[in-house]
Amino acid sequence: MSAATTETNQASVAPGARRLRELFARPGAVRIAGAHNPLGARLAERAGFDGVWSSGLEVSASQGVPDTDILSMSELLAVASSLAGAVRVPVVADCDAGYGNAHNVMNMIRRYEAAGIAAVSIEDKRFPKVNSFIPGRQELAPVGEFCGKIAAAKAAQRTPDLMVIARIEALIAGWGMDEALRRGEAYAQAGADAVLIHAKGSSPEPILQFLAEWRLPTPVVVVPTTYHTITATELAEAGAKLVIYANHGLRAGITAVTDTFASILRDDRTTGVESSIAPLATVFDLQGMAAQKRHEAEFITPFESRARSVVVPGAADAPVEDAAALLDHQTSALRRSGIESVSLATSADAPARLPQDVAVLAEHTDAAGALLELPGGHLGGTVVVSGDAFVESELLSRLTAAGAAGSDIAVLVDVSAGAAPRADAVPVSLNSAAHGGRRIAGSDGSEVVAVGREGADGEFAGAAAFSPQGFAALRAAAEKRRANSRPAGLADLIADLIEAGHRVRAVEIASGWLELRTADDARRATALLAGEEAQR
Ligand code: SPV
Ligand code: MG
Repeated sequence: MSAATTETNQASVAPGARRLRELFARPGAVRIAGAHNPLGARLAERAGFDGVWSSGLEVSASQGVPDTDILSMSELLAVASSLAGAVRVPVVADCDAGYGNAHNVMNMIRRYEAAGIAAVSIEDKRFPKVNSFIPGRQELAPVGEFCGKIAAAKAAQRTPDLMVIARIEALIAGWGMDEALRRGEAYAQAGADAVLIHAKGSSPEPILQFLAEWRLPTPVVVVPTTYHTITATELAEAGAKLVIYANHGLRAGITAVTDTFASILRDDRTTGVESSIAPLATVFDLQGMAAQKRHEAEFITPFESRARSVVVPGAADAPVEDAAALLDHQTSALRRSGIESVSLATSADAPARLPQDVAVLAEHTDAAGALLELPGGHLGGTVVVSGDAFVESELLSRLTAAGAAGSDIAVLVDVSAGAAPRADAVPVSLNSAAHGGRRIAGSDGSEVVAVGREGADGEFAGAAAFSPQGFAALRAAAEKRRANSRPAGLADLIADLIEAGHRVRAVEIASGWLELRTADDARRATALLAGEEAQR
């Protein structure tokens, strides 16, 4: 996945678990690299390694403790599990001496298997073990005891995928080649899926001798840490299957960090190291930021950012002198309220020059027909503005806020005229009550109970917001109108929705919008929106 963007593994716990056996079945060496955290695992995967070695040495070093069974199984498991969750390639876990006796091994196997680990390696040392490269005491467990651990491991595993690697430390402990071969054969017979022959000299000779004398079909794993001149290809030709580069990421990191820190203090600034350290973009990429951005757009982006808007034909055909300028204003008011996508359902008198980035829908003379042009299934909200209403962006923001607060349908209602709406207004009745010139709603907020009825509480201000569910209901109402060949403006459709039993939230306002019915209205609308422009 060299150039690919980092993804988290959502599809299964660890897709790599099955792949290790497939890799073993192919010709040539399987090469894996050590890591102690998911970042290191991803670097190994990106570099092209076939898998990741959850290294006991690396994990211990990263915690600042010796590699002598100081960390508990749970601590090492937590790291191995995090590696498996971060990459698609298989993770082979270094499980030291199995953290105790065969009982501990059985528990360990179930836990590592559940974490999606492809293989575990246990070594034939006495618990607690000492890292193989530490001079001095290296105590081997009796062969029979260790065979019991291997058999226990195989008995405990629940899937056929998990591989158990038996690690032979006879050469490390100085017990010689015959003992190494004798142990390896015993472990293979006890059920090991592979044996790991470890050595600490600078020459690959002992390993090549072991491979030459190994007679069983059980694959052999090698760790060319000290005998590094031999290539993986040469090791594979000699009979090795899995080659582990156990700690090179850790060691490279120590050198790079040491040099970088020294350089910064020496130069008193970071300029000298900038070209040799990873840019932040690489860090973000390795963290999986690209995937998170995609998820954000899909799952987190608030109603207003995902909302779209549509300007639909109004109830009255307005004699607009500078329709294009007004549409420009209206479009930018929608954008200022946080709505990026604006569609315009053109009517016959739509201006020839349209604002940029406005999607033009087919020509319709009523809102119902125009709304049916908008695709259903949109994930965010839809703000619908009547073509003969000019609304300030602040009011549109209040509408989208009502959508974000969970209202499926919300409309702007001007209550400033009280119980005496203008004669040509669309009257709206609310469930809120007027008290001394103010309106008080119940705990559920103000709701529209009727549109177009006598004895109203306010005027419909020409804009409404719909959740995806609310918009589906709006489309259904528009469909019904079309089926009955009854043209409908936005207010008519809202009346239909209320009649059909939908709850319609009223966003009560007292100013900030204009109806555009005469040339004079159009001039006032231009002034109003120009004023809004000037205020910004
Ligand atoms: C590890 O990486 O922890 C190993 C390999 O066990 S080695 O350190 O080479 O023993
Ligand atoms: Mg180890």
